[in-house]
Amino acid sequence: MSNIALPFKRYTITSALPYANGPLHIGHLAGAYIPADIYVRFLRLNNKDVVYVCGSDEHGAAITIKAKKEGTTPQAIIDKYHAQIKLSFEQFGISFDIYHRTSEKIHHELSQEFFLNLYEKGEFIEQVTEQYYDEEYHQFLADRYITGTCPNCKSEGAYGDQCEKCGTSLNPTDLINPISTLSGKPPVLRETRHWYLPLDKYQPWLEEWLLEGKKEVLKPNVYGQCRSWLKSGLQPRSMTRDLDWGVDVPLEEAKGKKLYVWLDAPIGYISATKQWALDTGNDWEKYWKKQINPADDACLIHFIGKDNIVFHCITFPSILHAHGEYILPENVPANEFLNLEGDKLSTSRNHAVWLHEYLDEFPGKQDELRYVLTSILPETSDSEFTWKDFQARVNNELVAIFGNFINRVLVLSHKYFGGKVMETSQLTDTDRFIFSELERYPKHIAGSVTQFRFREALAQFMNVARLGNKYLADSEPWKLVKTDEERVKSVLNVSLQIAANLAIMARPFLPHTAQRMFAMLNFEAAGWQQAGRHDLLPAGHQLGEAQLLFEKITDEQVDAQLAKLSKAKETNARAAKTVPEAKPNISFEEFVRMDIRVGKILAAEKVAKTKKLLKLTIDTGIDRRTVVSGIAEFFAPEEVVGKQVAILVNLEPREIKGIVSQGMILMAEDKDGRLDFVVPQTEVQSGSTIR
Ligand code: B3M
Ligand code: ZN
Repeated sequence: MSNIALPFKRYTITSALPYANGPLHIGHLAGAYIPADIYVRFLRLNNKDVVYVCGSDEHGAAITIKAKKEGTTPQAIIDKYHAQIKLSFEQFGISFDIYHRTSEKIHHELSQEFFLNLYEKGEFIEQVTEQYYDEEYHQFLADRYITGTCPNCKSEGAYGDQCEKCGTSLNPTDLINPISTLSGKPPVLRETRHWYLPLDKYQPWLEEWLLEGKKEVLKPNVYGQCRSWLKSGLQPRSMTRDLDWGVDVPLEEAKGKKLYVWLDAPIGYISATKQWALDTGNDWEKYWKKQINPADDACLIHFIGKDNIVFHCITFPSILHAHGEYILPENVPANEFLNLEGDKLSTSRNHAVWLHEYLDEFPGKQDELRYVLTSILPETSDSEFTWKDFQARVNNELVAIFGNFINRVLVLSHKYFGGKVMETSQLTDTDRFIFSELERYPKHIAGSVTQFRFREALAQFMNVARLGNKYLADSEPWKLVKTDEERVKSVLNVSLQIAANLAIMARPFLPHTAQRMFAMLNFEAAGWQQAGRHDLLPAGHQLGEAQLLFEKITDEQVDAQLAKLSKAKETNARAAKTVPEAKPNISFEEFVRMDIRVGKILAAEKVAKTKKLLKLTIDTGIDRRTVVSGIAEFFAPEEVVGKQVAILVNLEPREIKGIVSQGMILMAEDKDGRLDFVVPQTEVQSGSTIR
């Protein structure tokens, strides 16, 4: 299948360098990492020469602000989060050739080399200008140190270098009503010298290279952003900062100044490749430098989120172009944003599904998350992750269709034919239709992947699983075997060819599952060129053991995750000294289904090996029952005996730490998280109804 649209000799693939100031969450994965990993795995399966680089972005205000907030040093912050991010990527299975970091010497040196190359060509505009200064903190304010109203879209909360709402790149002096994020006060203006990249001078070239040259290449959401910035006219952008953290500006007269993080960070892709080449004995220049024969130039593709478009389509290409020896990005397939349970993902509000927590709470379920996120990638517009949808897609698609088909084929092959692939005889029209479909799908999936339409590609993959599941169900081999064993041999042979194709085609999307399938089929992991064939498993081939590929996600698992998110909301509300916002409305009918009574605590004891739990014996007026309640941090057992309580008596019993808890004590939780009982003002009979 050599007609797949992969015309370049070599590919250099990058994913945005995550700031080493916090953990990864599902929004990062859906933006810049899962799409790139699918693409890279697909290239490798087609024997392409590809290098996939990434690393931690360890400079910039995001790091120093976090360090100030945590009362520690920027170095401590980057060491902590670089290690955590690197481990999370490895455990999740993002297949970088190197995950580097921009605090490394090799990166500082290359960034300074780039700066001097442009400086010595006279590219920079050197200017003493008035910049905002915080007199309380004795610091110039740039990037995230200053915030205000965006002059472009008028939204609040724009930073000194960019408005995250409309993506526009800014100078601090562009902001309306600027405020220092250090002191919270309006800043003053003070003179300082900086070196500006003349983006206005590069505008004609960018219009030709980008708007003309990439009109049919860039995704509409990316092209549209670039066109609007070029239409409003580019301004010179300062490439140096008055900061004490970052890459030193390599000029005598710039002592104490650092390179702007968005000058050095994209150069991090190149320094990571240099390091990879040193580690592996490769030649990094083949992947980044213009070759003598342009046909040998590598294809450079940047996978990012939409807030990084301006830096990957305007600033970094201008720097590469001004330098002159480097290739330019072929494409920048930026994704939009992923939202979570109806709200924006937010590190600061802890409204996120953190990757390291997911890996901990759902061990061995990397591919379930890959599958669901790939199914909802924000490829052309923002999209939404909900835990209910996660559960539905895993249970109704991965378990019920894909996993069910593979398990049945293997179990029946072992049950009827000792796990051997049998000879086919008298193929039917349906069998031949299946084989023609198998030939068709790899091309379609390849077409979607090479056009960065990964949701569509995965949906087509799942169509092959549906095809197999339906073929097997319609053939009913478990009935047929009583009357026509020969036919069952053919049905299982055809089904096993489908399974072998699914194993190959799963490799870009669900790599852990593909590996397990190759073991179960006892089938050498084959490349994409093998996909589409219907003789992958010859008659007589001995299969491996059948295992379940996926397990259902339970309601308890979903509830636990939703409880975590609402706990974070409550904590935020407390931290902001406000009360959490009201939950969505319920109907009167839903309310009256709850049966809440007055009860009395007859006995109480701590639950062993827990800090928060008391085991209570309650007289509900209806009966005596055990309830486990999370109040041990606020009340000693002897304190609560004899107290009246409000108890929800018709809550489904739940087992908590081995104790069956029959109901829930209603407690008031204030903004500091303190709990207290909700009881009538006077002693009332146990069993009295609360309504
Ligand atoms: N560190 C990530 C962000 O803006 C930023 C990407 C750098 S890619 C060179 O969220
Ligand atoms: Zn804006």
